[in-house]
Amino acid sequence: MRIDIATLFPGMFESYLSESILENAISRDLIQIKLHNMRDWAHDKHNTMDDRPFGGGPGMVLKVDRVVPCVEAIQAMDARPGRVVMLTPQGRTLTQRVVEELSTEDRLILLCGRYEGFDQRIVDILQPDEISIGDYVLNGGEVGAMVIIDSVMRLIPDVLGDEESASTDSFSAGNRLLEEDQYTRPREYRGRSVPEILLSGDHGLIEEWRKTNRRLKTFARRPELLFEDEPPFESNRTR
Ligand code: 6GU
Repeated sequence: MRIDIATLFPGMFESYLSESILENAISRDLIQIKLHNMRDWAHDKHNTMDDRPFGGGPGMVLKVDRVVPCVEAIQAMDARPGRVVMLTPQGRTLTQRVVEELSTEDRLILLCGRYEGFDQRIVDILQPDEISIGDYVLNGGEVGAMVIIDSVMRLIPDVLGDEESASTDSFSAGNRLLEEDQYTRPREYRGRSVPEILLSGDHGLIEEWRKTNRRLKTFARRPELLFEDEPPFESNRTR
C-alpha cells in the first residue's frame, strides 16, 4: 500500500515514521509513505495557505486554490488514483470497521487540515472520505492521520509477525470482546497473586477462564459492544 500525506507540518510525522514496526514495514517495501508539504503549492510570495472566512468569524480557512492543485499533483505521482481521506472533526467516526475498509485500498492520500477548516469547495471538488477520530477537537488532522496509518498498517499482510498478529484484536470482525487480563512473572507481587488457573497447565481450563474474563470485562466496561449488531458476528477466534 502507498500512503501519501499532505500536511502543513510534515515534521510532526518524522519520529512517528521511524518507529519500529512501521520502519520495518517500510524497509521491507510492504508500505510506501510519502510526505508532502502543502505549502509547496502556495505560489505567492508569502506562501499563503489560508485566509479569513467570507462572512466573518474566527479562525482561518484553507484555500481551495492551494489545496486542490496540491492533491491533484499528489494523485498524478502514481498510476493508482488512491482514496482521498480528509481528516476533520466533521467526518464519519473511525472504527475498526472503517480501518478494515481502508486497509483494502492500494493507495491512501491523507489530507490534514489545520485552522478552522477547509473551504467547502475542496470537499465538493475532491469528494474525499471525511474521517474524524472521535468526538473531541484536535488542532489539526496530523494526529488523526497517524492514527489511521497505525491502525491500517496492522492489517496489511506480513507487517506484523505471528507474535503480534492482528487476527484476534478486539473490535476486529468476529471479535467484539475486550482482551482478557494478562500476567507474567513474578507469580506474586506485593501480596497479589496470578490467578491459579493460569499456572495450572490445563489448557482447556485456561481457555475457559480467558473467555469468562473477556465477557465479564466487556460487560462491565463496554456493555454496548455485546449488543451491537454491526458487524455480523462470526466467531473466528482461534485461541
Ligand atoms: Cl481528524 N481533526 C481534527 N482537527 N479534530 C479532530 C479529528 C481530526 N478527529 C477528531 N477531532
